Amino acid sequence: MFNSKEEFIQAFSEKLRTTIGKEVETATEQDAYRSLGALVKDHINKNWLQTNQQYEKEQPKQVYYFSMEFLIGRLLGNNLLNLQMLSIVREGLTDLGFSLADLEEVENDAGLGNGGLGRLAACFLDSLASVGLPGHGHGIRYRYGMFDQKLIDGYQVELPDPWLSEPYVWEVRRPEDAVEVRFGGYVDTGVTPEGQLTFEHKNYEQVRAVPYDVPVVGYQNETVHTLRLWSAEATQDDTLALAYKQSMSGNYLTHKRSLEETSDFLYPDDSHEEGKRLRLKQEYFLVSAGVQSVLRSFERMELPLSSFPEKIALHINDTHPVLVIPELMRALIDERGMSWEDAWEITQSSVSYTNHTTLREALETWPIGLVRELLPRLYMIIEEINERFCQSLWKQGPGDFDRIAQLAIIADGQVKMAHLAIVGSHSVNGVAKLHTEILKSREMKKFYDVFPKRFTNKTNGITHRRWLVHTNQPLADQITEAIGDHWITQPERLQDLLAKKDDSAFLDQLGKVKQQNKQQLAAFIKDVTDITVDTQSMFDVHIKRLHGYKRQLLNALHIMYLYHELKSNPSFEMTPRTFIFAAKAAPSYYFAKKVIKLITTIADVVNDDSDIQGLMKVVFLPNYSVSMAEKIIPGTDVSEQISTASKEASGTGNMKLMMNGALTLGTMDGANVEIHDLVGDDAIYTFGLSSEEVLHYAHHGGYSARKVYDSDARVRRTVDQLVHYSPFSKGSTEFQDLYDSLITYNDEYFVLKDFANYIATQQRIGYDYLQKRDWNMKSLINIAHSGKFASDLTIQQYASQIWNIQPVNIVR
Ligand code: 26W
Repeated sequence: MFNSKEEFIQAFSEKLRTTIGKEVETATEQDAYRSLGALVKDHINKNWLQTNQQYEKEQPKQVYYFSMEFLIGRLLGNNLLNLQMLSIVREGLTDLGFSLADLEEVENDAGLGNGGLGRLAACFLDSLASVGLPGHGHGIRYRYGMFDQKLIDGYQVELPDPWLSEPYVWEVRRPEDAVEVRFGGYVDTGVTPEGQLTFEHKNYEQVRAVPYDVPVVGYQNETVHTLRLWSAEATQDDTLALAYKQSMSGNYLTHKRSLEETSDFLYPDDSHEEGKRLRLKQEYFLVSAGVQSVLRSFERMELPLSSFPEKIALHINDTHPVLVIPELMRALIDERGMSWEDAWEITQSSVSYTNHTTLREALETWPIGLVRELLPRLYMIIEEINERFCQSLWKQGPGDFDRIAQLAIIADGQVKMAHLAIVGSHSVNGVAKLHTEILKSREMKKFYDVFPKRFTNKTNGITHRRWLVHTNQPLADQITEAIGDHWITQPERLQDLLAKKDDSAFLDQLGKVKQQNKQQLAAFIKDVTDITVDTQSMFDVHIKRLHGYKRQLLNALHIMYLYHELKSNPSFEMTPRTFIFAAKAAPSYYFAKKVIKLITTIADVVNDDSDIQGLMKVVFLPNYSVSMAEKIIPGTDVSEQISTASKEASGTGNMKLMMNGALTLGTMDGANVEIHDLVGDDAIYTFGLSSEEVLHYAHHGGYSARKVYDSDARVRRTVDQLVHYSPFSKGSTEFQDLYDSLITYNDEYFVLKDFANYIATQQRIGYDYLQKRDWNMKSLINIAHSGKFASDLTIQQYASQIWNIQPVNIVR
């Protein structure tokens, strides 16, 4: 489109005139961002059309990735990178008096996800497009994404995230592809003269699902896929009908709102399954709209329905979209007259499922009454699936009532979504080796015994284009200078860096790049919090959702311990440290919010204390997001991955930090285990209970936090500071509940059990940090092995082992 800076400047100026009606001289950053977005979009559209046309013509098998969350973050920078426009645009804008970095900041972060699961979906879309594997996303266009976090007096306060308040430049509304989604009512069962059963859904309420398509741009390969985000709307007719039905009981606007609220907001909780009616409504809204849309594109191919699984794979990201299974059954049986057996065959061979958590409280179950009331026909289908499944279990083991009760999809008045997902799909995968082993040997053992071939592992991955090439250009440049740029399209090639392991000049340069990134991070911290941090100190970073099992409390207690030592023990030596936290707590998660208050309190005390200036700072950065992660990760020295072993399914922040040269301080949990396997004992700092030990305690008891407290003076001194008079408690009961969680309720997450080990490992890492050459070498080893975690590789495994899809080369 433009081959030189001059061409870009001309096109951009023209775009400003035609879209905004301004000249460069008078344009604001907002104007410039919008015009640039529109310009880039023009370019994308050509490839988008081409990709769609080629797929229509060649009819390759395609995957549709269903997810309630897509945490895509900002797109401008990444789209420019993938379109190979970055440098021309950057230079052209500079000539016009704009900075690309500033324009990137104008874009609202699309926070359509909670954390790991949503970000994984976004990385996967990027990789599918970049390796040319035909695949698209289906999600919800929440009017409000993840809440904005403010700190008031050190407490988290949630505000709505109005990310759509400015027009979103990347989306295209496609009303012509809108579909209807039906809720409530009842089912009329009948029989045709030929003796076939019929099911007619009556007296339902309907919502119009309107798709907004966001292009997903592949890396320099002309491929553009679609992230289809559904928005709930009421038509004039629906509104009228409702207003009439509920006869004058309220005004029509209220009815309209109640239909549209379906896609209003993202549930900001990824730890506890909420069981809310509106959440179930959202899940069905996504599923029904998505399945109808997929069936439409399939039917345009004019093939027999039986070939559906040869052309289409439907993937469900955790159980949230599991209603894809009964919904596809409904569409095939009720609307296309297919037999149960044929429909089941098609459904099962098309659907695959990823599990992202073994935490019991996060597993979805819905009360029977709710499902039956909201989705009467789907409930009938789920009952039938359950009935047939239980019968098959009976045949395998007649009389084994216990086993059948434990495996049933419907039991104890609840519909168990994970059971439905396993039974109704052909593939179940965990997200790291350890996680998959735990699924097979414990959480899903009984299912594994029934369907051993169905279970596989697909360790998570991250897109190195966003998380290294784009966000850490100085490091990317250094790598390219050393080993050429093949690693950008073949991330495993990062391993070539190992040849530089003993190259002093290279290691030195690596240290300089890190230092430069730390300076940038320090400036960001200053800007946001007004705290000045020492860039020579070790940057110790803990960024992720706030959860008991992620153990931000362990980190906080350790800081309290260090502070106490620094104040009271003149011979205590410590490498200067800056502790950086960022984390959102679910609004209803009381414990997590207390931990935030504790961290902000510690920060206030420590940062204000002139005695320890130059030794320690504590920073809590409010409103963690994808774009904030992009600023923190390049400047990190130490990556805190300290979950209670067995609880973190995989983690992906661990991979991003490693890729940017941070050393992991972590438990043998999730993908940390695989990082350890790759880099070896010397380039990672592991500590704490193993997952077997934790699971053993969980099942057989035998852990007493009180005993640890009684026997270890450091534990006692530190924990007591929560409730006794201390600089942190100041005599208040503010942290009494945290104390109780540890001592009275026996420390569910083994914080105290791992405390001594954590202190020792922190000490070791502090010492090692001072051995600069060795440290840089370890950093290099981490970067070199991080290519293993590129999502391009992960997605190729999904493609060949689960979806059976092949790459397509888009030619323009
Ligand atoms: C129903 C409420 C709810 C919502 C979301 C429960 C649980 C979730 C997710 C499954 C939580 C999640 O994001 N899990 C994370 O998934 C990442 C990607 O696989 C993993 O890297 C993390 O370890 C896992 O915690």
